[in-house]
Amino acid sequence: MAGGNALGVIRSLIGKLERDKPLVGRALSEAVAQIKAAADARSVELAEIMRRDLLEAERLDLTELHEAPPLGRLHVITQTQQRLEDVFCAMGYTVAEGPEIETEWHNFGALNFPPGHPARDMYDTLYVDHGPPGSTLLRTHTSPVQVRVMENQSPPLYVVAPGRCYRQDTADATHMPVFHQIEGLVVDDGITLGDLAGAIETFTTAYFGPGFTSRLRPSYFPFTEPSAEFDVQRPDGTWLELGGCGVVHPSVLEVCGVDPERWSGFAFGFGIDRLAMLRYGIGDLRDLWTNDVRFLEQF
Ligand code: FA5
Repeated sequence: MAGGNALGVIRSLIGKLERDKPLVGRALSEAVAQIKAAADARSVELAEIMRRDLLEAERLDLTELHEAPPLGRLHVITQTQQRLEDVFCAMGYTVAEGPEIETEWHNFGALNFPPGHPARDMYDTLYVDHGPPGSTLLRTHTSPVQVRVMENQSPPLYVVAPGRCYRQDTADATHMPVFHQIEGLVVDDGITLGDLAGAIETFTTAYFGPGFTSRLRPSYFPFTEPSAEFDVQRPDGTWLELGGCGVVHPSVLEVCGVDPERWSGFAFGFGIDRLAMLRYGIGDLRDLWTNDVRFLEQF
């Protein structure tokens, strides 16, 4: 029986009472008023409980955060590059930069690669559609920064130039079409091959630590004469090829406005990605670029 109906039934029964009709009627009205007041009071209480529960459920207490949120980090190649800059700065070098989109002149011509020279074939060059065909390219090495430094500054020069390089190489465990090199250039009074060997040995011990040593092996680059490859020996006796180097060719000094009768210099260049592989025991260069956080956060 619904509440409204029940009240109606009681009222009609009261109507039929022989006696005490007003008394019973008043008592009923009072009972109804008391029930209604109790229900209203309980409604207010319930609304307050609901509001408290909701506030509790939505509470956001920032002081309860016990663990610091995970922070990002510099990519292992950036860390390696910064560490190399630190080591060379401690050896008295300054850091120079050059553009990644280069002129054919700075990348090849000024570095003693005449047009059609077979040594150009060693670099699978990516040309840019800008200016006359073949005049603009993505630099294949950091050596054009040597040219830009000599064009703009006077000796004595002690500079390193790290940065991105591009070659049409197929990606494999030790090659990427985009990779990083660091170039070194020294031009001063009476610089010889002996100074180059000394600088490479100083760098090897400073970067890799005691127990590591270096060696030069004869090689060929059109912009250095004599030219060499340099290798680093690990404490376990094994050798790793790092890059190329040599005494700056007099005709390179000359086209860059440096008098080869007065000054001489040496230059070197090596792969930062390969160096990071060696230092951190990375087996495949491609892992550096798949951006798998589980791999990258190890460094
Ligand atoms: C050069 O690029 C010369 N400019 C080096 C140089 C500088 C010689 C100054 C003399 C004086 P090379 O082509 O060998 O040389 O490259 C040097 C290093 O760059 C290699 O030993 C390697 O470590 C790195 N390298 C070259 N190609 C790639 C690639 N596709 N992926 C990753 N690293 C590479």
